[in-house]
Amino acid sequence: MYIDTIAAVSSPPGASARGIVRLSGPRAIEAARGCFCPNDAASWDGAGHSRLEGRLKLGQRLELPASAFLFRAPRSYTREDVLEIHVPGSPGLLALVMDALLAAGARPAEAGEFTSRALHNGALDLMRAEGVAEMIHARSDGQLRAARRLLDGALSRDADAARDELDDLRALVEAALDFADEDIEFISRDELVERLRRVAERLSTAAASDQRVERLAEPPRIVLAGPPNAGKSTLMNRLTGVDRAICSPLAGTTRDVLCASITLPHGEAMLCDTAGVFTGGAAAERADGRSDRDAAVMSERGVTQRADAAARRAMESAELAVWVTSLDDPVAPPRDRSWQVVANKRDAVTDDQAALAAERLERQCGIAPLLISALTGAGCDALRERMDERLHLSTPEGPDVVVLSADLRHALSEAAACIERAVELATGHDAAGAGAELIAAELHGAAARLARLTGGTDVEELYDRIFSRFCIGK
Ligand SMILES: Nc1nc2c(ncn2[C@@H]2O[C@H](COP(=O)(O)OP(=O)(O)OP(=O)(O)O)[C@@H](O)[C@H]2O)c(=O)[nH]1
Ligand SMILES: [Mg+2]
Repeated sequence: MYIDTIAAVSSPPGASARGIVRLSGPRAIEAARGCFCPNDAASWDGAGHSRLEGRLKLGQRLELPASAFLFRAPRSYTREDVLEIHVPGSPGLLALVMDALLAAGARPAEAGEFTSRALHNGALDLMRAEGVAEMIHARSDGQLRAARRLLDGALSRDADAARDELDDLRALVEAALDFADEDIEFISRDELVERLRRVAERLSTAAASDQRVERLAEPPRIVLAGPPNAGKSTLMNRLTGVDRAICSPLAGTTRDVLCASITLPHGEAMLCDTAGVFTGGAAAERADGRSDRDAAVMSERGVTQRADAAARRAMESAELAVWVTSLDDPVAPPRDRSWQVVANKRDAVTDDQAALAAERLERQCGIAPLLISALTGAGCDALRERMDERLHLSTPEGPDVVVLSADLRHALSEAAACIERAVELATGHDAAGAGAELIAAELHGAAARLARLTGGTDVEELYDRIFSRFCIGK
């Protein structure tokens, strides 16, 4: 149990309808009493969970209605007395509440300290704590669901079950060692190998399902590429909702790769606008058409080449490549990768022209282009949905998918390696024969690694690494 009381703003940064200041520790109530007066003074004495209505008094002049939620130890997130004060979410007001609580004896919480207390006080195991960290960082529905499952302890249960089985098997192997002179078979070699294989399988399924969401740890990248003047930058501005990319009727306006995050129906993605020089278009011609003796031309060509190289690099690392071309001058994408083809400037052409150009593009690249107008926004919602779909943002759907951090994944793969060695040893020997001690040692090693996942011994260092990824107030 901790002797100090911690406090932090636990609602997201910035202004919002509701702000929450959270306190945990033996003096949580005492600290809150300095600024929060419940309408009924006796409500401080309630056991379990209670909601307190009252007034917040900050200094001489500021007084406003507020509510507080009291979670009495041990029935709280941290198993300590926890108090949440809910006020309108103004950053200035929240800062004043924090000042009052610190003056009354609380100290500012560090990142992840509430969860760290929950863990140390036995309310959570390490995997569930990890789930809280992942939830804070989750950027898509799929990630959020996976983090929730981690929080619910899906993998904790698997790891616990595997550890139990390993402990049982070790006991049997050790018993065989202890009674090596007697003619008793505690476990046959075949059974040992069979049961170990089942444990290994279970762990590798857990690790493999994790890989499906690993790529989502960073928001996926979408790159906009296409001939100059097709309207890539205009589309970038349309999809991000901010006029940040310069657009102009001059071909070759964009030089740098410009990236910004966008919100798709099921999550976030990074959208990148690139220079339109991919097909050796007008910008390159403009530079090439002039005399090499001109230093300005040399540097223009150098810039064009670098813009082209940067665009290609962006395309290579992108999860989704969108080919933007204009319906009034349609150009098919190169065949080196798969593209989402978008035919822009729908507003600038007649229905017949649009149909003709779309047909031609479909013939050239095998799939129908999506017709849009970056200028008016027509078709842009459909494009957002298509991007979301092609990035599989709404998956993973499976019930057994979890997100693991590198630390936990490492512990899991070490455990799997120990089991594999044990299987190898057991395949070559009788359980009680030579090598049994080595098998027992490997089983012990595997169980110890799994214990790191569910919070056994020797986890302090792991804790520190995990909690450094939290934010204050969680
Ligand atoms: N009518 C019409 N004009 C558009 C549309 N989208 C872009 N434009 C115009 O097309 C011209 C080029 O647009 P940009 O967005 O700069 O094109 P870009 O593909 O980024 O061009 P580069 O950066 O040079 O490769 C600008 O004059 C835009 O206003 C559209 O949907 N309809
Ligand atoms: Mg541009």
